[in-house]
Amino acid sequence: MLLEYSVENPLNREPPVDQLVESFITKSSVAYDRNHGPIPHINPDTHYVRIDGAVDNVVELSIKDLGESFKQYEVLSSLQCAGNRRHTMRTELKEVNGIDWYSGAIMNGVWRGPLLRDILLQAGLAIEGSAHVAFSCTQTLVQDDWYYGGSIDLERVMDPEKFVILALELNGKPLSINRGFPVRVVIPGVAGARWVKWLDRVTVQRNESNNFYMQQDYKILPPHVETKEQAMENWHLVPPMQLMPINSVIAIPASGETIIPDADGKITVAGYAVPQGDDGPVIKVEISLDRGETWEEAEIVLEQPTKWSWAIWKTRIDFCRLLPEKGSTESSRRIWSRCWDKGGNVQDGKCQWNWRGVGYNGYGESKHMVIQPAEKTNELVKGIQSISLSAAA
Ligand SMILES: Nc1nc2c(c(=O)[nH]1)N[C@H]1C(S)=C(S)[C@@H](COP(=O)(O)O)O[C@H]1N2
Ligand SMILES: [Mo]
Repeated sequence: MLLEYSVENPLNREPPVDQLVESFITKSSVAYDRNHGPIPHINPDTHYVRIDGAVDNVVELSIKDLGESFKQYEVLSSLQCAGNRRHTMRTELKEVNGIDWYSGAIMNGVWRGPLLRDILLQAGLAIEGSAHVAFSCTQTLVQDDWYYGGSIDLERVMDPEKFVILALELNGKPLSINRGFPVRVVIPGVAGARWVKWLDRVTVQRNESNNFYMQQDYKILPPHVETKEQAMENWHLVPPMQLMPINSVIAIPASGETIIPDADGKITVAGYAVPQGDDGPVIKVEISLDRGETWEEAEIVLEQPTKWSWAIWKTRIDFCRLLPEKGSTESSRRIWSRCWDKGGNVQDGKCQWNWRGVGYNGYGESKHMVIQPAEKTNELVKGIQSISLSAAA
């Protein structure tokens, strides 16, 4: 089998976030790539997903079986790496360990395939009480284990309203190789780490998956855990990350960007927002220009977000509201964003540091922008700047 990249140098990349928020549905070719090992090129005609563990009948399903023997479902859901926004945690709070993701380790798309529930019902469940469903890709070695795996509660899988599917398609096309062709797990609301790509095994079992990425990574360690040695002693004390937190990000303007206001003196502020876990959709997004003293509502634009999809939001503000505050040493004001979801969760700006830098959801923030007025606004800015300079002096 052809493998692209390697265990030592897997493909990890994210698109610029301003490009991401241009479309409600993310193109597969634009979406971020997160891999812990090489990318396998799988022949769909000879690939099987084995369903085993606590089932009455162990079955091996071909891609054809998955696509033709079960009812197909579609779900609109974002996919997000648990480490999205790690850069902000390490720069705003304290150094962390992991890939330096900005805000682009997220995408939004329509996934299609059979419900895993229907497959397990057909195999026959042979377990009662609390149980887990483990997913594996044993096609290649990965950085810290001999296969990539993770698990979620059986209860989520068996709830038809949660849409846990074995996806064959994304946005009306077969999955691309990078997204997990020919089949990957889709678990709306849950961290990307559990959405196993190039899936070849589903196991119903009493315990969580013991894969490295379930047990010694993708966990929110308590803040007193500050070293690798301490992490090793604490991994088993905290649960694996599952549901993603409520979050919003400012994509435009970017921190440090030189902004040219439009002829009407306004600038665009835009970004994305995601609900917490299953609690979507996002119902409100606000921005603040005074570090949270006051907030004003932004408009949720493009398509109506669903329960698990992101929302793209936008607002227009007068450029002069971004000029430095009187007497401030800052080059310009900061913009913050926060959001609410239907489940009543609010992004409250309080996010604790953790050693791996996962689950960061402090306020969205852009700072240190430079205003470069177009001809028309030039005179106006000069006037305002001289006023604020004399006020500061
Ligand atoms: N087989 C396999 N599945 C995997 C991974 C992996 O390394 N190998 N990475 C996981 C992680 S951590 C994330 S965030 C998502 C990334 O999916 P993407 O590359 O399609 O964006 O896939 C998950 N599934
Ligand atoms: Mo991830």
